[in-house]
Amino acid sequence: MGFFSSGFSGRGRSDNPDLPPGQYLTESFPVLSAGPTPRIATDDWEFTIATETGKVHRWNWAEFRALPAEDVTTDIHCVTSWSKLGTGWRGVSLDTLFSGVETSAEFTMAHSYGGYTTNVPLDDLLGGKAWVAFDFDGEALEPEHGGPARLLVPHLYFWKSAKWVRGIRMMQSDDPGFWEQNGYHLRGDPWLEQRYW
Ligand SMILES: Nc1nc2c(c(=O)[nH]1)N[C@H]1C(S)=C(S)[C@@H](COP(=O)(O)O)O[C@H]1N2
Ligand SMILES: [Mo]
Repeated sequence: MGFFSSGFSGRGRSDNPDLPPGQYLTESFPVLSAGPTPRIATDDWEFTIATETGKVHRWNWAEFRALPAEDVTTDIHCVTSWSKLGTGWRGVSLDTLFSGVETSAEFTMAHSYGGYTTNVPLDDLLGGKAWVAFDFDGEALEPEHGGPARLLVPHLYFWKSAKWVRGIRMMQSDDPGFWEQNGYHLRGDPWLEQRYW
């Protein structure tokens, strides 16, 4: 027992196995927005998936909220080095949203109300890895954090989780979004420290 307790108490935060390299833990929930917070009434909200053929799949708020939703508990990692462990969300899986979508394109651009964009490979959105989230911590997602709904792609740095998301457009090539054009990595895996390029 002495072995385990001394080993445990000797662990610094950087040895936390849930913390990717170069990250520190925070208990707060910082707000990071590149511009003002857009206010979108759910009556005016819609979400679209546009394929490379020009077909557009469309959900209004009622249609979106009628889709099966999941509770998700996950860690989030911002490229500015904060990580928050065990955050609780509710959202619709991208697998659900893409179930009726026919595409042979491998890349996507997420678009937000307010103009933010971020590119995400389709593989990173499918397979139970990404959601359009509308609740945080059991409450409706606050506007500052992306409400009414935001993309949640927690296995990539948090800039990929587009707040106020309004659609996804399929792309044949991996074109950079807003932060990616400004030097952020095209993919952004925190475990590989893909911060900048
Ligand atoms: N639309 C939009 N989405 C965005 C951003 C933004 O500026 N606009 N910032 C990104 C960045 S850099 C981070 S770290 C997270 C921050 O989310 P939070 O403000 O809920 O912590 O949102 C990401 N999604
Ligand atoms: Mo960020």
